[in-house]
Amino acid sequence: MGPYELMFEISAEVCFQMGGIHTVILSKIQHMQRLWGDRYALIGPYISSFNYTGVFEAVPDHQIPSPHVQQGVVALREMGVNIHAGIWQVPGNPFVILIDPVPVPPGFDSYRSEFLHKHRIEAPAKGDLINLYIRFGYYLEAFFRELCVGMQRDHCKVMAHFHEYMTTVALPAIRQLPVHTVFTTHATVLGRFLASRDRWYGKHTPEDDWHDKVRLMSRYHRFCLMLERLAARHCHVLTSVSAVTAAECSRFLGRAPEVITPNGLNLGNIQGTNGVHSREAIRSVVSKHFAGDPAVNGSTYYFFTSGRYEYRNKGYDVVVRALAKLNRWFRESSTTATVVMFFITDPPYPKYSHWVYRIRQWASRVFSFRKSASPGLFLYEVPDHVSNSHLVSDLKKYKLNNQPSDRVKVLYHPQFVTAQGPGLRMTYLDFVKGCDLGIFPSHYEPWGLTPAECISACVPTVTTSMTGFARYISTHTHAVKDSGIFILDRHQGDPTDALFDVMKDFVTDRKNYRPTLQECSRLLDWSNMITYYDAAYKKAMS
Ligand code: 1S3
Repeated sequence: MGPYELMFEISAEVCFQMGGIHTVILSKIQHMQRLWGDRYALIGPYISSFNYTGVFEAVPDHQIPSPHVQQGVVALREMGVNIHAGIWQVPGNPFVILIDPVPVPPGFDSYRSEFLHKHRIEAPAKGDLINLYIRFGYYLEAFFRELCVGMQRDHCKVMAHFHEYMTTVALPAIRQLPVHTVFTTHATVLGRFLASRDRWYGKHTPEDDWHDKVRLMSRYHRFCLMLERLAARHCHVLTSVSAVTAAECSRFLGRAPEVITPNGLNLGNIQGTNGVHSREAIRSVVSKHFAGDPAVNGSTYYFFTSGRYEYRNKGYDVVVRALAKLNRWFRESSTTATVVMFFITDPPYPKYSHWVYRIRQWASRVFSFRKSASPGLFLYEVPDHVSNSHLVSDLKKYKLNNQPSDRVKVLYHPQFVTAQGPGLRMTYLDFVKGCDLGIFPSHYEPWGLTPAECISACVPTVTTSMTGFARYISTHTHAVKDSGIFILDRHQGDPTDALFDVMKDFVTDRKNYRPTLQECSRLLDWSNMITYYDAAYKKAMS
């Protein structure tokens, strides 16, 4: 790698899960280490309310792997910054720096106003999240400045790879240092916004009049959009996860990505064990919950959907309507099958998102659980914003409320599935392996890790023509037909009936899709996908 001493991957989801980017970063670590060796490190925000025990192990400054990084960390600590250096306790054990963006540094107000003025960005004075992003940028810039003192002296260069706009405030300033920058978008702010308002988004080209639509966005989202455009303009190399977002980048960010970097998975981790134990664990939870209901038995099918709580973008509305049809069909047909459907998604607190909303959500879980209105839908007590969510009201509207006569039962798990619980106490991948079908009829999905994870776990899955993942897999292999990957054509409109047909056929004719899914999954392994990121890094170096 010549004079490149260090590679930093920077994201709000380092050591902390908010969504899919965490999975991307985590699963790619060992492949990054193959490219960069021990010159690879990660940087993210330190979230003081989060319990890092078992996640992050601090190392003393004198054990920091590089003298230049050590200089940066020590200098920031001497400035009074709450900075943590240590090892992320995950496969690969990478070196990590976490910086607390909450304390307000001296001179922050002038940094903030200079940043906004220089880049002609508007921001409301009282935006908690906006100020967190800017403060993180302030500290990150200070860290890179200190780091580069030694790097310049020793004629070394650095690579900084940013994921998403939340951590990119300092990108334009860092680019002025001997640092080469890559910026990856996993979605675009405007794409997400327009898709949530337009049911035909994706069928037609992104709107020509998007400038008008920006006025409808909140001031916070307008700020995010400006930050995203700024990062796209200043980075050496822009990448995006699929052709879907590449088109949005050209349109909304004013720059086409130089490289498309599709997401990979770690097949070794996923295919290492089979699903027998997981299925047994799910069965035990389900039979306890539905105790005495004869419809729920050993041959019950377990279906699930999961992802960020974007009700229409992720297609949860379609899942509910198709399940209601299936429930009616079961009543009229002679089939004896039963389906238990899991919804794994976490509705946000009104007006809060990202870091602040997660902090509040954690606090709410610990301190203020209330009895839910529909206990039959939940494995554990949930806060009010869950029992009052759009999903719960739709389940009630479509009479999916676990009556004894229903042969479609529903369980809503409003939280990531983890071994620590609550609810399903197992890892998410073990949960996936124990299920029969993963259902993701997304309307807006730049990539779509959830169906990819199913395939890698050899679990059949439903996705749509809108997802970057479906487009990738259909163009890179002919093995998709009859493989257990059901791609609904959402370009033709509402896919509720098509999804109902898939579910109905699935429960009437149980097929073994394992061999075909295994074949398709090879394409998704990081050992193949990392080549795209490698190409982006080489481009940034040149
Ligand atoms: C984004 O997360 P999301 O669920 O908000 O990034 C994921 C990882 O690249 C991607 O799979 C997903 O489509 C995007 O939407």
